[in-house]
Amino acid sequence: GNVDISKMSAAHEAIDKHVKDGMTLGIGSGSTIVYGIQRLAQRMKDESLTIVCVPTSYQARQLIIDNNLPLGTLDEHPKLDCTIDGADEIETGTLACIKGGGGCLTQEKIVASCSEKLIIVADGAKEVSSLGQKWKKGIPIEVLPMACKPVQNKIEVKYGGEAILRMSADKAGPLVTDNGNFILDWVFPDIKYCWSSINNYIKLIPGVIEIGLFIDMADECLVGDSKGNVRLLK
Ligand code: DER
Repeated sequence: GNVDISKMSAAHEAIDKHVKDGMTLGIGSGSTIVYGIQRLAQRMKDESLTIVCVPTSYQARQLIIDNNLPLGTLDEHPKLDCTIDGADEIETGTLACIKGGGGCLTQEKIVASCSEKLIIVADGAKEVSSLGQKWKKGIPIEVLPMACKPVQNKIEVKYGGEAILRMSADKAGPLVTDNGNFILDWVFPDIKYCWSSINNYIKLIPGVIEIGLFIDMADECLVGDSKGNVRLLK
């Protein structure tokens, strides 16, 4: 469908533009990055590239293995050249992102924080002029299960809205992340926020592991459309 063309074109452009021989890469999670992995596998074969791929989830790890790409870890490569990842929403101008729709925000943020560059790939539906315009499922917050309720209360008292425990689609009970934690999706009231202060405040609540707000992290974003054109947001 159209969305596939836009995701594929953005992902292919990111791989063609940013991946050079000898690089260590962070590989994001979600559906858009799948096209990136496929392109990377093709390029590795065609150009006999020497690269290493560090995953951000079990999903990414499986994609790397299934595509016969060299699998690495942060133990071996604590500094990466470039991470390519998707997002749920990207704010034009600031390139602030909401991430974690796929539940992989914690390892994604860690790997991105170890990378020289973070390239976001997305279809046009993700682009907004201010965060929250299109993504209505809330900001994902990974929490230690035993702290879930107090974290929920503290966020709602401080900022309002509703911090909803994410339930699993295919298992009875809450979704459990790759790290063994729960996710709260904070559906926030429609007011103008200072996202960096929100990020900093919530991060300091005991029991919070990570927040799906990537502020001042993306270096550029490639946005595909249904005709296969790719726009650069910087
Ligand atoms: O969970 C995540 O952060 C993913 O990167 C997600 O935000 C993007 O997934 P998509 O490419 O399937 O939209």
